[in-house]
Amino acid sequence: MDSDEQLHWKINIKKWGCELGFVAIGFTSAEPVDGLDQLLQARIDRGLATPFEGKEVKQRIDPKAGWQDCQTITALAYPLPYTLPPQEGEGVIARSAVGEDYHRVLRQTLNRLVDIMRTNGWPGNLRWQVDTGPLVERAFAVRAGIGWIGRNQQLIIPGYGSFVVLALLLLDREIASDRSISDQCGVCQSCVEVCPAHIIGKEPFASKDCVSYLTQSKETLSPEECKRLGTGIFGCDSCQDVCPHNQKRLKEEQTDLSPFSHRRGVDLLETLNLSKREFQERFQVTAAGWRGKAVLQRNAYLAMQNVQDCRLKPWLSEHKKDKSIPPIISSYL
Ligand code: B12
Repeated sequence: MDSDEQLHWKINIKKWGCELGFVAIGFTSAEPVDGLDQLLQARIDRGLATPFEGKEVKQRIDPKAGWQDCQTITALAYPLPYTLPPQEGEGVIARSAVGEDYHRVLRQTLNRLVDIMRTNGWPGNLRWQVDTGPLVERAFAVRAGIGWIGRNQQLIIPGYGSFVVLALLLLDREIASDRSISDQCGVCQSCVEVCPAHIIGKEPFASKDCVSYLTQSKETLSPEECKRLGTGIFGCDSCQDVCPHNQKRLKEEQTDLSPFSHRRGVDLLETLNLSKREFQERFQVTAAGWRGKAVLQRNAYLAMQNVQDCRLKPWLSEHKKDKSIPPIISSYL
């Protein structure tokens, strides 16, 4: 494509994407992210990589390793819906895991974007990934200039903040890259101070100590890790809640009176007692469903211990009596 055509597509993809609800869209070449291979390999070698990440370093940093024809990466950020805050004593679900699963929402939205592009004569092929694909999404998003990597590791979009999920749209045509933007965290230490795992601001980032990871891990947690979970049932937003760049959005969320807002709070006993059917209805449609029911029940059990919920003792005696304690919980008795 000549430069006029490239500009035409760049302007229009951004326009269509905005109309579909994306809050930031940028372009970068399909060149590998230089230097990221060493970081990823070191994470693997030192046991810091989570089981949720691919181990093939080349596939993670080089778009052409997965699709030889790839020329351009489009990075797109989609806002998380407004939510209602948890009440005292409730378990907490992170914003990315309430409401309809963002993987599904983005799949539909990206399919619509692709349809619009094709209807308007997009001359090439395209592929996309949301979260579960091999490429390190934040690294391409930052190179595509849609935000900077905050001290809390999040991609922060200027004027919007970090409560977004990311998608990459891969194109087999060249579109000129956007410019990266500079870090705007300055000397702020808010996320460093609030992180329950005390891992922010230290290198390398100890992903497996992050509360978000612990809520999703099926490994047996140490007594200290159990306490660290607090009332977390799935994910953790601590480092984003205090970020100055999220305060405008958080204020809007607080005053949002939409009857369709999803609650982040869950009743702990109800979650501990989840039946298969309740799990399917309440959680499987959200991004908190992918690790299954047992891990949510374990987290609810630990949260009840942490807040000394008086309903736990009778629950224990009843379930001990009829030997119906879920296996994932027995190691914490
Ligand atoms: C595994 C994973 C996790 C793990 C590990 C997280 C981690 N920090 O590595 C766990 C389970 C802990 C996790 C938690 C969360 N995650 Co997560 N996670 C992923 C996943 C699948 C891979 C991440 C990965 O590769 N990590 C390895 C490190 C090296 O990469 P990274 O942190 O993503 O990116 C770093 C590098 O790119 C580096 N970098 C950027 N450019 C360059 C250039 C060079 C040369 C170098 C050396 C480095 C470098 O900067 C980044 C920060 O250090 C991505 C989706 C994807 N496919 O990318 C989502 C993703 C990163 N997660 C996301 C979200 C929303 C979360 C949570 C907020 C969910 C929650 N509320 O609990 C938390 C936040 C925790 C945190 N502070 O990071 C979003 C991020 C949105 C955003 N605004 O940044 C993603 C992109 C999913 C999505 N599609 O939206 N996650």
